[in-house]
Amino acid sequence: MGIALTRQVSASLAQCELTYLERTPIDLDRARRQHTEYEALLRSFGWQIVRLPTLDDQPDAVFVEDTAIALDELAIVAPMGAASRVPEARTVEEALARYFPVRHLIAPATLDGGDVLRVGRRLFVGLSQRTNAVAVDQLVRLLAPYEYEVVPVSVAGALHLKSACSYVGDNGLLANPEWLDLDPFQGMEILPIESSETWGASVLYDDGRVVMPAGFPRTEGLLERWGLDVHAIDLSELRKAEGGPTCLSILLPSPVT
Ligand code: CIR
Repeated sequence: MGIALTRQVSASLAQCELTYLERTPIDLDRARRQHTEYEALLRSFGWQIVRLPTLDDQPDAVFVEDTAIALDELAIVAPMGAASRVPEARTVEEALARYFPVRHLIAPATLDGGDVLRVGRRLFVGLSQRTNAVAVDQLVRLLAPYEYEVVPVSVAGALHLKSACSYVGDNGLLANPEWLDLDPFQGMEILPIESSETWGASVLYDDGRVVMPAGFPRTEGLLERWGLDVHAIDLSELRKAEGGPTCLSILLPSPVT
């Protein structure tokens, strides 16, 4: 059974970082129910949920994906792109160290895991407000012995690369063409989302299934036609904090040692 790292929604979620959205009231109880439903769905897919320690004074701590990259052979922890979020990484690193050797990117590199999209042995890395070219250079050097190809992608208009696109299996990329440069994805099948459904481009793919935020019927239809078992869940309160389905977990590649 694979392990999914998650973290309880922090009491301070309402003070989260916001880049593109206006601050609107967040119903904390509802956010926690939505998060619990998300975890239950992952459990039903066969993942074992391992919750990291709650960090109530770190507003964005529920978005664990951004703190690290977990690959087959190692995990990588990097300085996060938002200074307020840097303290989140310590407990994630402690957890990852139980399963993997942990390596680090170092300042002036900044990188958020939400900018790293894995497709087989390729890592597409978004150059965004959170992730810089120094991080890409360090990743290239760090991963050279492991035969991963690191491919930079320009992101504009989205917080992270994975806000703008998601891998959906069978060489398919669900994407919002307005938010990223699609040239680096040549050779992949692009499934463009409609401009009325911008927040639908961020979905969590897991072996023929996909978790997506509810409220994007056209994207849901697109993914069903792509042959996926689509699970749309209400993530309204987490979206107010600019979070989506991928950022709520780190799925550890298996088998882990
Ligand atoms: C932030 O701005 O860092 C959080 N409010 C949202 C992070 C969402 N993470 C993600 O999409 N990977």
